[in-house]
Order: sequence, then structure tokens, then C-alpha cells
Amino acid sequence: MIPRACSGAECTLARADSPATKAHIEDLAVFGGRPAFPEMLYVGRPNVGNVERLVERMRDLLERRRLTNGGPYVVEFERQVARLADVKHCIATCNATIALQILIRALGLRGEVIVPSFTFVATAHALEWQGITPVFADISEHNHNLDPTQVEAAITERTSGILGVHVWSVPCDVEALADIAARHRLELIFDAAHAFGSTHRGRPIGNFGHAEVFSFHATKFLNSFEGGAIVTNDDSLAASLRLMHNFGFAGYDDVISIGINGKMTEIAAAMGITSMESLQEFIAINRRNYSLYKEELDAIRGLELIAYGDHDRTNYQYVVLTIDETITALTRDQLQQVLWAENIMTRRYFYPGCHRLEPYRTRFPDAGLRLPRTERLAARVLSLPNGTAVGPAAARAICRIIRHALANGEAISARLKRLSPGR
Ligand code: T4K
Repeated sequence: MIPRACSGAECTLARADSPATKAHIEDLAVFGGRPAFPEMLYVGRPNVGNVERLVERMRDLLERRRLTNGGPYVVEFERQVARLADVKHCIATCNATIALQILIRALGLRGEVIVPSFTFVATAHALEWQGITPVFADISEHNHNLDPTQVEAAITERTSGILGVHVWSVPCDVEALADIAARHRLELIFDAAHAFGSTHRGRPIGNFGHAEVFSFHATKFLNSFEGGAIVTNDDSLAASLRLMHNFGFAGYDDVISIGINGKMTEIAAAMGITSMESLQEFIAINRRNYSLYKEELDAIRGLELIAYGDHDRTNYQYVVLTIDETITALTRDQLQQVLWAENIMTRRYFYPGCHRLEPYRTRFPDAGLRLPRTERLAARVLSLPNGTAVGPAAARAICRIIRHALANGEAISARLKRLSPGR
């Protein structure tokens, strides 16, 4: 059920006397007009569930004086995540980056692991941090995920695994990747940071590969302030992961293997549980906004909105546009400049691709040659605000500004170039 309460930007817009109407290019804030939104509208604005319930839980855990180390809220959160993902085991962690590192280490990955470059840098860093070389494979422009053919072509005698990412919660081609992994005797794991609550052909994400990792960072549609989880159906892997995320402690005074501190705190789990109570509502709002963006922007030549497959359930968090500037006259970066001036803080996820960030760009200066689709996509993507802070009026207003900007692409582009000739 979508709450009726006017939320964040929606209220702001209503108060602001239809400011989003931009009849002429002079009305655009980038040229001195009044910004459409008096307050910033962000991609990644956290969804917050029932504040009273959260405060109750916080008071309870403070009164119990149980703040971390596997307290009752973490145990309950793990149970809920495992149930929703329909997996045997869930190990909650302090974030997804540490979760990936623990998983990589527990599986004994070494040498090279194949990953997309079109992902958040944490995916590559988790490998590099463990002394493993991330080998970037190109993606499919259709679903923004690893292209299995490119993965197979990147396998060498040093390859020990494949780390797929379900970017935007769109499932990877898990069947083809599983087939490649089996034929080459490689480990297959997934960075499912975006994909909590999503399914692939009716099976919840969490069930693919040897294990998958979720993120519950503040910017994810379901958050625990900071947090992550590793989920798996492998009993013995789960036991190693559980040990590893708590220094290797098997009991009081008994450390039986190397470990790290990757534990989730009780307060994070309390937030996670509170968020879980609103999960359906968050997805409904995301979906409503996504449909609205699609309806308003779909027909525009040169723009494409990420498609979510009909047979899969998804959380609809990411509203990702690709802008083909050979058609639109306005570049992606110029469109972002226009929108930022209106206080619409779009993001260029995932620009410029991990291979163009350090330490990878120094180590693999020619990687881009093997990643033409990643390069093309990274230059075109723009994420639009979604979530509970975006009401339908705000989403429509954003679309009107985008349409207005693109309809006047040539004039706006020329004027922006005159304003800042270097850009
Ligand atoms: N794998 C993938 C595929 C990922 O996308 C991520 C994380 C990971 C792994 C690692 O997961 P964690 O270890 O974080 O659990 C943000 C997030 O920090 C990051 O978690 C996320 N992906 C990534 C896509 O986005 P930044 O550097 O872009 O964050 P930042 O600080 O610019 O925030 C983004 C926007 O969100 C801001 O414009 C404002 C808004 N925001 C943010 C926070 C934290 C708020 O309004 N309130 C807030 O509290 O990385």
C-alpha cells in the first residue's frame, strides 16, 4: 500500500507554485531561472520505515545493553533475510564490501577473478583487497550485466572464479554463467548488492551461484543504515563465514581460524527489521515512480529507460536512463548540469567504470580496448531519483524538465558551451 502522507519533495513541489513549468530555456535554473525544487532531490535518499517502531527497538536494545556480537535483533534480521531470499543461511555483516571480502576468502579464491567493470568500485576493490586480480569482462548493453561470451573469453589458467553483479537488480544470465563455471571448474558468486527482494524466473536472488551478497547501505531501497549479508545454501560454507566474520571465534577463548570483524550491530539490525516491515510499500512506491518515468520518457528518441523483465520480480529502485547524444543533441553531462541546477541530483552510476579508477587504470591502462560496451554505456547512463522521497508530482516534474531540455537540445547545448567553453 502506498502511504497517502505527502513525502519530501512532493510537498516541496506543491508549495512551490508549479515551478517546474519551464516555457523557455531562460526559465531553466542553469541560465538563471528559479530552481524547480527549493530543496535537493537525491538519488539514494534513504527510505525510512516506521520511526516510532525503530525508536522503540532502539530503546529496547539500549535497555538490554546488548549492542552487538550476535544479539537478538541480528538473529531476527538474519532469519527474515533468509526467509525472504528462501535460502538456508544468512550471515549479516557490517556492509556488503566486507561481506564480499569474507566470502572471497572463505572460498579460497586466488589468482584472477572475472568481474564486470560496470559496477560500483567495491566489487573490484573486494578482490584487490584480498590480493586477487580483478579481470574485467565486457557487458551486454541490453541488460547492463556480464556478457557470458566475454566471460568465457577472459578465462586463463590463473582464473579461480566469476563474480557476477546483478546491476540495478536485473539478474545476470545466471544459467550461462553457471554453465561456464561448471565447465571450467570455477567458483561462481554474485554481488547482489542491488537485488534484495528480486527474483529470477520465480527463484529469489540469493539462490544463485555458491553464495550471494546483499547490501543494506543507507542508499539501498531497504537499509539498515550500513549493512550487508551473505546468503548461501551450503552448510559448511555458512559455518566458515560465520566464524570468519567474528574473528574465528568458535566459543569463549577459542579461535579456530583466521577471522575479521564483519559483524552487524544491533542498532543496524533494528533498522533492518523496521525497514523490512515496509518492504512491500517501498517496492510499490519505487514501481509507481518507475512506471511513471517510463510513461513520460519512453517515447523520446535517444532516451532509453532500463527494462525490468516481466517474468522477474524486482525492487524497482534504480531508474536508469541511457542518453544517446548522437540523437539528443544534448550530452548526458549537459543534461545532468541542467538537472542539478534545478536541484535534481542525478548520478552517473557507474561512470567511468572500475577500469578507469585507481588502482586499475594504472595497472591495466589498455583495459578499455576490451570493454567497448562498458565504455559506451558508462558515458551514457544517468540515474534518476526514486524512493519514498519522490512523489508522483515530483517525478512528473522531473520528466517535464527532461523533455523540455531535450526538445531544446541544440540551443541549450550551444549556450552551455558559451558559458563554460572548457566543458
Ligand atoms: N556492490 C555494488 C554493486 C554496490 O552498488 C555497492 C554499493 C557495493 C557493492 C558495496 O555495498 P556497501 O559496502 O556500501 O554495503 C553509494 C553507496 O555508498 C554505496 O553503498 C552504493 N553501492 C553506491 C551505488 O552508492 P556513493 O559514493 O555514490 O555515495 P554518496 O555518499 O554519494 O551517496 C549517494 C547519494 O545518496 C547522495 O547524493 C545523497 C544520498 N544520501 C546518501 C546517504 C549515505 C542521502 O540522502 N542520505 C544518506 O544517508 O556510494
